[in-house]
Amino acid sequence: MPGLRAPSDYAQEPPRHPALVVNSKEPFNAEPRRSDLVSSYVTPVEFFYKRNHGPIPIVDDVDKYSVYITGLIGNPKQLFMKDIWKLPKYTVTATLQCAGNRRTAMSRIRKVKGVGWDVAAIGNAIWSGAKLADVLELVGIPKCSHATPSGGKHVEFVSIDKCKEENGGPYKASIPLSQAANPEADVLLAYEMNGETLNRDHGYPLRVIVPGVIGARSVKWLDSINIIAEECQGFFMQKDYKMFPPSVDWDNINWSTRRPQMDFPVQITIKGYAVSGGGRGIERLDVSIDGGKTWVEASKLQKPGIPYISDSESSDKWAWVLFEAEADIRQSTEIVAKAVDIAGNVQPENVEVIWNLRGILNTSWHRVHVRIGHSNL
Ligand SMILES: Nc1nc2c(c(=O)[nH]1)N[C@H]1C(S)=C(S)[C@@H](COP(=O)(O)O)O[C@H]1N2
Ligand SMILES: [Mo]
Repeated sequence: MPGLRAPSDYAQEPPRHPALVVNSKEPFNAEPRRSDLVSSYVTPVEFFYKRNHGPIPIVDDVDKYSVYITGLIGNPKQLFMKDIWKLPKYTVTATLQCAGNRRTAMSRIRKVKGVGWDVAAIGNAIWSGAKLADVLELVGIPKCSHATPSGGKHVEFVSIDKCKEENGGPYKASIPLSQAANPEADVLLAYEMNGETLNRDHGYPLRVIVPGVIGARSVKWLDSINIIAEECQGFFMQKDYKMFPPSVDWDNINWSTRRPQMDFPVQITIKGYAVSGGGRGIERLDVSIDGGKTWVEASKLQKPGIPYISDSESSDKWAWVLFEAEADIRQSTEIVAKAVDIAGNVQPENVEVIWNLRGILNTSWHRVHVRIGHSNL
């Protein structure tokens, strides 16, 4: 496509924040430090995890950039940015999470394949753009359609980045048409992130945002949209991630680092995030400071003045909640956090029961070992 091109090497990568923890340099895969992640409800763009499978595409002239919509529809259409900007602009606060988030905890049980993410391959951003349901209407697909007359049931998003896993072909993924054409699913073709033009790392000039769904379906640098009968047959849809050997940084974390003299109980603040997919809100957060024997409810921190009501349209139903609890800790222990969503789903206690060889969807209780050190003096 004119206006958007994919380099075959890494000579023209965008600048990135030096505080990111880099899990893989080429392609660039990085996450923020834990403390940076939970310090704000809306994740700043520079601290938002970056998940790539090839060099970052380049836009030469945004006026020439277009998205081609084709497949099992009556009239294929080429849409330019000016056409997308003309559509009603929607703003959705949504948490994006890589399915491989917390993979390192799984690889401690048994080796898994993939980028060695710690717990921060997740972020919460304010995305703005056109609703996919409105875009599909432009090519004759009515709202809330489940199929097109010629048998289209899935919407495939194709990028232009050169991915090793696709033998140098582009990244692609699909979602069901019933979701794509449903305005309430809030699927966006986004051109802004946190009120600014999308940057190159996050999909400039246009990306898909599928709220409540693993990040892998939110295709960046959108090149074409195909209405197809079966779901996308691309690598990332059918075999998920099978990338670089995991540069597992879990092993580098030195939990035994001694703290300075600690004769007093330490007052610590436990902070974290909780999110559930499919638009289900978080009902409750439980925190334990004795490895899961006893629990206290943590308080939820939202955007100031905005209550969390998961089933109201104007709410942040696609977004995470941040939580905080204070605790007195007198001895070395294990801090555990678990969340309950509005459907009553609870996180599983152990990673063992959900271990899988691709190391994805680690939803187990998050455990942090705290070691209280005493000096020998
Ligand atoms: N074109 C393209 N889109 C992509 C990817 C990619 O490598 N290429 N990675 C996917 C994956 S696995 C995730 S988790 C999200 C990450 O989005 P982010 O880098 O904006 O955080 O983008 C998805 N969209
Ligand atoms: Mo991902």
